[in-house]
Amino acid sequence: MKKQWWKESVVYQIYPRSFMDGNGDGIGDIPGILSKLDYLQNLGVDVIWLSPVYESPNDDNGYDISDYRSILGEFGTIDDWKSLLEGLHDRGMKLIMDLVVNHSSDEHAWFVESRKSKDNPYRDYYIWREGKGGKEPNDWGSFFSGSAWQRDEATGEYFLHLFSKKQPDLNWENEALRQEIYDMMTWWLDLGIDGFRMDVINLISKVPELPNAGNGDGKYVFGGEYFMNGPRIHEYLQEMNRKVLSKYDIMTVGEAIGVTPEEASLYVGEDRGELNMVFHFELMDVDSGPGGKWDVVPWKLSDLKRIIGKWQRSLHGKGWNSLYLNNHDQPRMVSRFGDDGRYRIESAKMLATLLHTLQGTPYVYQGEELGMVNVKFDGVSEYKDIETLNMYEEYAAAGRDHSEIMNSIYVKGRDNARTPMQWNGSANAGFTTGTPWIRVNPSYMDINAERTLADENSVFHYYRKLIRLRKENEIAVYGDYRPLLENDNRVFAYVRSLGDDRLVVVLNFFGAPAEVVFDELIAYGNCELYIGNYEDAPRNELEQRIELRPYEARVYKLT
Ligand code: ISL
Ligand code: CA
Repeated sequence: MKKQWWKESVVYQIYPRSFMDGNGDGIGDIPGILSKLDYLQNLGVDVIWLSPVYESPNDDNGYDISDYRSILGEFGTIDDWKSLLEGLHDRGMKLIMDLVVNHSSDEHAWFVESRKSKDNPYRDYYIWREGKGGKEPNDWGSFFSGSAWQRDEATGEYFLHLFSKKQPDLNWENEALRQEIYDMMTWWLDLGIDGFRMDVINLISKVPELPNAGNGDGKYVFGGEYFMNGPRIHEYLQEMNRKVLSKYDIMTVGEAIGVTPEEASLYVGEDRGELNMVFHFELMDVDSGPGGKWDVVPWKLSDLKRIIGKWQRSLHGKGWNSLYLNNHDQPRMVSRFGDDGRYRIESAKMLATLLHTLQGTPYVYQGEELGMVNVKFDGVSEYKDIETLNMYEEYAAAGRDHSEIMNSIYVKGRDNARTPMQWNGSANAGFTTGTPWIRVNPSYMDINAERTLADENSVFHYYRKLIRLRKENEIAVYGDYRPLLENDNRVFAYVRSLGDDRLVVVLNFFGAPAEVVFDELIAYGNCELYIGNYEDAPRNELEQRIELRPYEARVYKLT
């Protein structure tokens, strides 16, 4: 397998609005990030992925961009941004920027022109259609509730928006539009950035006929089959790679909703000239019922094991996995897959062990290294996320029970991940001296960076150790993956191997003790504990029979 710096890196995602406020207006900003560069360096991460900091009316917190080449005033200036890039580079870290080009803001100059008239030169930069019988051009629903179409007064036609009404989809069929995007990407790369995270990049090619997705009963339905991995997607990405990406030593990761491992290998296959990695959603869907993400069902360890194992094996030797358990769109991993009460620390470390001992590049989301947890605000009015608010309105209008809707929000809402970073136990968790744009999670007295830094057994120090070990042990990066104990419903176990070396990973996923018997363990000359989340785990013996304590994680290195 070809060695690459981005395979050996750990990426840390910053959601700038919620990371650190430098000027007391309650909104995280770039000067705030600058004040935390030593913190990031201390953690040991290699690459920072910065969620959007571009000019935006913030309908979707910056994922609706009105100017791709300027920095939003409330985040700082382009000079602040340049200091950030320099500060990271000086400390040996890299910076990747979020590229949001499936859609722009409706306040982008292109859209302002486009909506003016049918013959405007920018008309074709977006996806316009006539209505059908006084209704939308088709029955597609938006990811953020309601129709994916909005009628525009000026011409009476509708434009497509897979996300909010203020996020019109760009028309990638238009060659001039594609060239504008490539020029913009080149502009950022020439400023010295180290790559891109590409927002919903597998949605940019739509089936041109835009067919109906439902059965004609008037309901809006998910039209994914007509825009996920669409007909020209690989052509576009290969063109982008040829014209832009291939000219730089950078990393790329594409967010890819609904991709299977087979499809993923088309995006990330090393001989394909497209992307380095994709974020798939299979794991994020394990607790969604037939009604979608808000239809919460319990996840099963057997599904986690099956999905992870499938991705590990399918991409092995062909492409590269991205490894994540949460981000700014997902609930906190400890609350979702661990225990955010009694075993918060143990389970945060256990999940971190999984993330850092699989083949692929780990992505850590801000606050994860503190073991931050989900939040429960009393009323819907405390929530800020457009997806959550639109869903609430739609479900409430349909007569659904308030407390049931709130429960879905508590379990799945995106604001779980967007409460301010918890720096210390002072007012507003040390995030701001003003009033934060979204309420701080009340857990901050207990869970905060100052406390976790001072405690050598904390989640933070465990992440440091995992990151360092991964750097010192090629096997953790490049070793191949073989499952163990496949039918065990409580324990996730696997072996990584590289040459004659082995890493044996054993993870108890629940709050009760579990005993495991490794009948196939081979006698090795040397066995040492590579890492574990309980102090007194045996360091030099791998017994055939192991008693795991609640959420215990052990990794043994056999040489
Ligand atoms: O998980 C989701 C499906 O309901 C959504 O939260 C999310 O919109 C989807 O994962 C796509 O995410 C990306 O594009 C969106 C933006 O709101 C997200 O923040 C971004 O990560 C539109 O740009
Ligand atoms: Ca600020």
